[in-house]
Amino acid sequence: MRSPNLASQQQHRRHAGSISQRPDSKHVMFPGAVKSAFSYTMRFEQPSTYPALPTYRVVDQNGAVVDPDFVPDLSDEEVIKLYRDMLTVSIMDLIMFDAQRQGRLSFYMVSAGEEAVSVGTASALAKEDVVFCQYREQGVFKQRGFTLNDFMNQLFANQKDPGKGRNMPVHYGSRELNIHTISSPLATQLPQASGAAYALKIQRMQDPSIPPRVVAAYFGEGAASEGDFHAALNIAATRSCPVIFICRNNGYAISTPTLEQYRGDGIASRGLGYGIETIRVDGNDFWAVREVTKKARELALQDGGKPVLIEAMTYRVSHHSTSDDSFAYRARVEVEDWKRRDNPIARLRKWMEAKGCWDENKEKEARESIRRDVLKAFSEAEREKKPPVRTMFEDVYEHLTPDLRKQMKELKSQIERYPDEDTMTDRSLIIVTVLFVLILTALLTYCAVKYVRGVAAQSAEQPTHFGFETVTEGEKRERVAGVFTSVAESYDRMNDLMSFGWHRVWKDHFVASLNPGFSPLTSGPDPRGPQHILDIAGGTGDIAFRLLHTAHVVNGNPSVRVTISDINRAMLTVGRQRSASLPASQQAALTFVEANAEDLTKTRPLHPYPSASEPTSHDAQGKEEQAFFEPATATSEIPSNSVDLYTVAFGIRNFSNIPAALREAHRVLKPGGVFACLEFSKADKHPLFNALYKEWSFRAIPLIGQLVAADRDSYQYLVESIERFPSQEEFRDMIVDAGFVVAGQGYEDLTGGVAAIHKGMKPRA
Ligand SMILES: Cc1ncc(C[n+]2csc(CCOP(=O)(O)OP(=O)(O)O)c2C)c(N)n1
Ligand SMILES: [Mg+2]
Repeated sequence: MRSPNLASQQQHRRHAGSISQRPDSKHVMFPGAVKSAFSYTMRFEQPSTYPALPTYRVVDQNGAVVDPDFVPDLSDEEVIKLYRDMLTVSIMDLIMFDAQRQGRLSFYMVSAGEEAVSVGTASALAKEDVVFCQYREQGVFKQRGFTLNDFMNQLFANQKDPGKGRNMPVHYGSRELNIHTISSPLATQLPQASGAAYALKIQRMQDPSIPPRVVAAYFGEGAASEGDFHAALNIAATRSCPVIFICRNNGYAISTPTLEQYRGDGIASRGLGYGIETIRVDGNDFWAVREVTKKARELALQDGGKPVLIEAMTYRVSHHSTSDDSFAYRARVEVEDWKRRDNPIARLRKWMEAKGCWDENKEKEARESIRRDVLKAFSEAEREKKPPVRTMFEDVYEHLTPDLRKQMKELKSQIERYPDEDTMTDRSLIIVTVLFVLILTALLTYCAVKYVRGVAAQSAEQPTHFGFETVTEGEKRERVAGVFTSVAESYDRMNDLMSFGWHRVWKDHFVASLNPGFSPLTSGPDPRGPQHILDIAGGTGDIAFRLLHTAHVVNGNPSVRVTISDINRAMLTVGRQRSASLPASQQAALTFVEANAEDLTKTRPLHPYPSASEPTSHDAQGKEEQAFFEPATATSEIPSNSVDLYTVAFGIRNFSNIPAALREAHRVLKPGGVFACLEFSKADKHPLFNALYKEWSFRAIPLIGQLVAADRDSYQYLVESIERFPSQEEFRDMIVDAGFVVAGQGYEDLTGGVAAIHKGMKPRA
């Protein structure tokens, strides 16, 4: 039934709309424009002649208050709670981004740089208000009470996820917290928000005892290009709906910068076009976004309800998502500049420190406890069971449709064949493994048959390549560098070919056996002291990233740093590029140096990113990028007795003078420090396996190198260098000769000796 209140309002509007053009009027009285004066000069309005709408600020980049009327309305405890919300989101983001890279969840989206927009605005809303998000507003969820377990259960799609695992990660929702579930198609939430606000308004008209509520609708500036945005604003304006539209203008819509997204004055100017009260605010200023949202809520509830638009200016520091590499379309320096100069978390922290309610110790403590909490929720959610398979058919329709019924029947018959849902995956795994082994056997048999048919007869006269050539040390160094430049880009592919994919397992085992970040031999009670690891010939970062992850994440020891050294600059550049996908804390713990492992007194650093204290102008941007790719001229030394752990994986066989490199390793290691080497070795303990393995290496790999990388020679060299590398026992003796002590036989064979791990310790004085 229509309420009398609503009916009289609608009637009033109809009368107000009946206007007519009066004779001699100075103003337009056409029904479509009632406040316009007649003009007698023809002039098109030019947007460029209008000044850009201002951006409201309360606190500047140094944390100093710049709005003289600002009076903080929160107690110290309340501000600290909100600051911790921002920190929590940023720490969770780093961990989850990293976890996606390890394949532990399928997808993630980071909100780095935008924490103030989400937490600040949410803090000014009421619990009863209704919220629609886009996808980068984890701060809104956190502020309203979404727990770390809630986040993790959704991300891991486990049985505790209220969506029962049917949504992509980051598509959170919470009925209890009045937050509608996020949906992927951009801007669909906006007309829904206007509709919901209209419903709230009508609800209150019908029952004024209901407390006033608003709707908050979040979206990106890219989403504002969708038709839905315009429909939503117009309907909200004409129906006077109490909705606050909150635009996060972060400069990008995936790879599309705002310059290509619109030509007008941002998103704010559009609000005015729709007759909506609008403000533009510094989105990296927590206090400013909170203040404007407080006021916007007040306005939205005035005069029976009306929409308000907030455009929060910020910067997307992160890649768009885990599926994006933003350095393909924007300069690293641009990102580094924003990170360092205008970080919303650092800005609020400076304000809190100036007020005296925060300090370095509290910061450290907060970060550590949040990290622990995130990891705890992470591992609980990861271990949790998945929802029952049948739930995938439920909840969409009240009664199953014939199609769904058919699909369910098919699935049921599968489950009957594999009664236990869990073993079904196990069985699939077994089938895949068996197939893999069969293919492998067929391939090896083919090689063996060719071998028997006489290919072997020719092998004595086979021309040797420089892997077997006798060349000078200098020549070898140059040629090796050439080989690796050729394979730098296809490095993983090359390793996969050489080892049948096993190199990944070996590397994981190698790093696990070293357990970086945890040293029971430290003098203090905590075995997680600082460690300096030197990863030699580690240009692509393969080992270093694993070492850092184990140290920082698994062992919770952030004071471990890794220097990656390589003779080949191209390799280092590949590694440096790859490291961009690591969490910022891990990137900060990495140093890249160009060096010859036989003489670590002269290393040339790959130009580091500018440090936080080093101001950089945009003019300097080009120079910095250039410096990054060009060799630094200054050299520095890795001092004696300075390294805790020296690693070299699949590199030592290429050294021109292995004994000299071992002596150099001994020099740089601290007494008690460990030398650890992973290298292809001799699989000669099982003759048949050895024959097949050699056939594979010498015949198949160079051929595949030719096909995959159009470079037979480089791959030929790689297999020959393996062949020339000393046996496990000989290499162990070389390690001992360099001054190390070894335990037991001094090495561990992997996969029948195809590879081996050698370790030695520099004796304590
Ligand atoms: C209707 C629609 N078109 C395209 C996409 C693909 N898409 C996902 S996110 C995105 C960029 C959105 O940018 P913006 O709204 O500025 O938000 P931001 O990612 O910057 O936070 C695009 C184009 C989509 N999800 N839905
Ligand atoms: Mg955007």
